Amino acid sequence: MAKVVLCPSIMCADFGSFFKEIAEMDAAGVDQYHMDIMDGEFVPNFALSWADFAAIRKMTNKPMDVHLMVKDPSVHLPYAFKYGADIIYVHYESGNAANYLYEIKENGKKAGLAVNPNTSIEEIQTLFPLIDTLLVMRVHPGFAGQVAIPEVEEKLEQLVNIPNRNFTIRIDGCVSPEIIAKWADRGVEEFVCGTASGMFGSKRAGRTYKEIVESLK
Ligand code: S6P
Ligand code: MG
Repeated sequence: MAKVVLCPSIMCADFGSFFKEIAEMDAAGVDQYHMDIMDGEFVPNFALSWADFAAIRKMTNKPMDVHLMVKDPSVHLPYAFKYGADIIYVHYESGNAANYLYEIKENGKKAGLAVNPNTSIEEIQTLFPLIDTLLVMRVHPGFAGQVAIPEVEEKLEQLVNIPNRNFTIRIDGCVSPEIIAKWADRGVEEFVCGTASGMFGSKRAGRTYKEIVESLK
């Protein structure tokens, strides 16, 4: 299998033991941490807070992304810059994505665009020259443990076939070991690992993070 970037979704980790969780995942060889920030409006849920982000930033030297599922990214971007996010994803569906992508780049961070399952490539393609990375949602954003929306496979197929693509593709939502194997071989570079991957939740089945990382790579 091609080399993969594994990004554990920290909203699925044990909130009572972040220090232990991060230390074990760091040692197990995960690549980057995926930090979901929600506002209860863009999606009907809340996940990590900026206080969580700031605390975890001090526990690891690995890159951390921020996935902003918020109505108004302008409220949150200053926190992402202040607390040391390496990669910042704004949703196309929040509006004004081009302005936010420029602002992210101006602040020296990697600019990411996140896209909902029902949003087409035609709608977002003019933004491709502005991005370093595209976060393709396989589920409607807001919750872990959902079932994937089958139509997203077609979108991924189109994306991996873009000639001379100048951004990486990261998949988020119901990313199972089979999905990692399938899309890594077709050119997807990065994978958000939640419950479907077995990194967290019942599919983990008592394995250590080291065992899980070894099985997914
Ligand atoms: C959900 C969020 C995701 C989830 C992840 C959970 O809106 O953006 O990052 O945390 O998808 O993974 P799974 O395998 O439980 O769907
Ligand atoms: Mg996410």
